[in-house]
Amino acid sequence: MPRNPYTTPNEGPPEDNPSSDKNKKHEKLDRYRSNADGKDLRTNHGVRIADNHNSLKTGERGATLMEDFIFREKINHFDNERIPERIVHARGSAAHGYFRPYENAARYSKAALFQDPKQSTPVFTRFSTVQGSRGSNDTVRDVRGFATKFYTSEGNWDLVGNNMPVFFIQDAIKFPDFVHAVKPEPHNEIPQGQSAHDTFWDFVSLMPEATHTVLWTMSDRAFPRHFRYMEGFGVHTFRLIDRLEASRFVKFHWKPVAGTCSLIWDEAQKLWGRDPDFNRREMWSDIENGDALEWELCVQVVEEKDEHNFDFDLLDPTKLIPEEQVPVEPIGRMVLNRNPDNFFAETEQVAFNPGHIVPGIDFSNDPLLQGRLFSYLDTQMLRLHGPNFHEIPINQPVCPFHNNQRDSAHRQTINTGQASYEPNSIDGGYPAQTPSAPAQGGFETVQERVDGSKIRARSASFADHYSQARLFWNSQSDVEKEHIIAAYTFELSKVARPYIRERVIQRILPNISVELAQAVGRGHGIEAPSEPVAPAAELGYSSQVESAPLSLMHRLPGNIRTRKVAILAADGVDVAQVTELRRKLSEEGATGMVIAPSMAPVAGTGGDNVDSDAMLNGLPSVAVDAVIVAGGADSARRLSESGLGRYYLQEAYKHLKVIVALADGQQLLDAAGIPKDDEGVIMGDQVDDVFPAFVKALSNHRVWSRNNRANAMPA
Ligand code: HDD
Repeated sequence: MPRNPYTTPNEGPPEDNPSSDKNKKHEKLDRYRSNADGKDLRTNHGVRIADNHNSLKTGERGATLMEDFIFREKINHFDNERIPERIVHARGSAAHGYFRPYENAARYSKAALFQDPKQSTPVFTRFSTVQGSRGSNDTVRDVRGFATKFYTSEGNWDLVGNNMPVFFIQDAIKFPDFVHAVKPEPHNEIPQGQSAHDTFWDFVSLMPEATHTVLWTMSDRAFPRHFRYMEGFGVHTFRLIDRLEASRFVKFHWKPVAGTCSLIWDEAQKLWGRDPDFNRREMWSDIENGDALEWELCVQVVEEKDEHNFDFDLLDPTKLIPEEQVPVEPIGRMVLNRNPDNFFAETEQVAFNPGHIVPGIDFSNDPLLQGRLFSYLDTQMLRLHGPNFHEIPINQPVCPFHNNQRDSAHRQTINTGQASYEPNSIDGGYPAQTPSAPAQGGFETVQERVDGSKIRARSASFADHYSQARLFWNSQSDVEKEHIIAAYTFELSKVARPYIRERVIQRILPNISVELAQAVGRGHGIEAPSEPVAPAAELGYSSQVESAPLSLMHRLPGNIRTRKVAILAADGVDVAQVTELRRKLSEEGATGMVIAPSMAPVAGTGGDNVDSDAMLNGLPSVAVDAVIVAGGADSARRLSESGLGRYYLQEAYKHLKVIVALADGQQLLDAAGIPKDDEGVIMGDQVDDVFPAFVKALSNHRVWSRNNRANAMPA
């Protein structure tokens, strides 16, 4: 498989260097970036301000004067700072970067961004949660949005996908119903950022087509450990058009170079309070530290003649193409390596639209996609106050663009010339159309023969609602299955109406798995049927019963790069050991942080000190990947006497994290009641004794074999 020759930032092209100005998008953005270093404070109209602390009054204690244009401008601007948040995907964060194709991409699509492995395309990618408002928590159980704007030389291409390959509904006309059901309930605006409530479960239990995607959201994929560990999917079937104008169907995938892994539900919930910005913060600080996020853009390509060779309809967005049936081919790499300068100007004002495509890419007739093609432009009119949002710097293409669209609110472009119509002779006939051509041509829609009656109906080929839910369930590891059972049990426990709980357990879940239905039923005292109950057409048929890539275990990280490791220490710690640990972790690309009872420097045994990076309750175990208790008898005693010290280990144990105890540090294991006969509890006197086992264990992300015992831990 052709791969990009660049492997590390230092070897790479200028785009690998976030401060490089060789990126066309940054060249354009630079014109708008404004730095106030050493500058005067002025009004928006350029007048220097002498006093920014006092409004203009009639005497020192008098009323404020209407005349104070400085005060009025400042307050007036402030009063109007907010714009409507996105109706869905309101909470998000984004980063700049670039995309570079591998050699094989050009054979599928004539799009300029796929032609030259040496040519990179600037990108801006926004990750989001769907349900919560702009200020909601990062680690809620939800689908994550994964939207990328490619600023190609032929215009912007937006790949507006999710971290799950399927969607809840088959037809866009149901989107408002779905969103009304999942959003906080209308009478009291509860709950925030969650699907665990009556209206959601009422809707999805009446809409069997939602079952497959709901099952994904009940899996650990619904709370990724970090955006870098998420897969991304274009969801719909799109088309790629090659230089000979041949069209092929395609599903887009983002495969994370770092692997896939997630949080654990209890950990995710605790993070709501401990660090509501967890995912956002980690992406931000990793990029600041030079740890770029990377994905491979992959495609599953289906020749047109093979469109009907599947057990499902390619146009049905509740279905994925199992990787065993059509290989997932990497065609390029995306690197996110630069944080935005201003959240509002860039992340909030970026406007994605699946309708933004370029020559070489086209739509399919997926009825969900077709509806989206209307919705996104429409929503920007409200959110960004009119049709000129394409002029906002983050939304501008890097190529020039001219047309005869004119005026409306906040128009920036000063169009010269008299003719704002086409054809014209007054302005020489410009701007002129570009005939379509194999490359750099005008956009031409793929010619598809369509012959049918106008009809409001659902195709019979969309009737199967359960076969791929079964495929997903069968493909999960035992631990993942337990987590899914626990998720349904928890979510339904928040549903007040018993008949909705019964409907889920008795009418929906048995069609996925009787084992799942009965296990969730036991948690609710509701008897589940012993066989599927849906009509045969809905139960569907899949020639494939399992697909390994559907499990998160399939692409575990396999290394410890970018992992955050807590080194627990108190006065009396073995400082030399702490230093060695940090060095070795850093060699593996991980970060060791000294976590201590306070922020005061930690006194070492030999009179030397080590700085504390965070306090025990400031960077709790839920915010790190593994815990190492450093040696030193006094340090271990102090930590053992501290409730926070013991809790740190108990919580880490409960969340299946690797725990290392060095020399006297093992006292803390006893004090916290941590079982020592556990493959993820590693003990030794010296760093060298434990390090290889530690790296191996953390490379698997968690100590999966501990799952059952961990439930007994009270933390
Ligand atoms: Fe959507 C935002 C992804 C179906 C209507 N959607 C939005 C975003 C993502 C998705 C990632 C946030 C973009 C950003 O970061 O600004 N949406 C999806 C996926 C879907 C999907 C993967 C199904 C496969 N969406 C969908 C339908 C409709 C919408 C069927 C309407 C008919 N989506 C919207 C929207 C949003 C949006 C209301 C809100 C803010 C925005 O567009 O710009 O128009």
